[in-house]
Amino acid sequence: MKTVLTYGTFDVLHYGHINLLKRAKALGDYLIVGLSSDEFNALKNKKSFYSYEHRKLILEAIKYVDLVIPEDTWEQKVSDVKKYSVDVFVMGDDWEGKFDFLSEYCEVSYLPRTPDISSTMVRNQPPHLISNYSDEIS
Ligand code: C2G
Repeated sequence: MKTVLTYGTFDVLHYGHINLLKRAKALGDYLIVGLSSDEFNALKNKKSFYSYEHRKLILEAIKYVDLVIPEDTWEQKVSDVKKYSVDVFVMGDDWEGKFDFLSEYCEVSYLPRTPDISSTMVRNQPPHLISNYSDEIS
């Protein structure tokens, strides 16, 4: 079994997140998501709309996701990679290079970020603008 690991806040889920999770799962057989806790979000200067419990509930309903674990610190990645015998670590390429130190333990892959969508955009734009927006970019 080939295990893939990724991390994130995954707040106000959108198709950019789904694209990432779908491609991450395609790199192996079992996808683990390290979901940022509310406390860790504060360290990332992020305030999520949904609580950790609600973000976890949503992620666990996604067919690409096999296990959700809490992400509480920047430092836990090496121990997580060892604990879960991770073969591939995946992040969107907005993190390019930031986690190359993990290549000592597993493959490290940065996938192209889906353009023009973010949780902040979804939270701030009135719905009708979103539909026009997607019309423009499709
Ligand atoms: N992502 C993407 N395309 C988008 C938005 C996000 O591919 N339009 C990817 C990000 O690159 C990341 C994942 O989706 O790999 C989750 O994004 P966030 O929830 O914003 O996570 P982030 O705040 O980047 O936290 O230790 C790592 C951090 O916890 C990552």
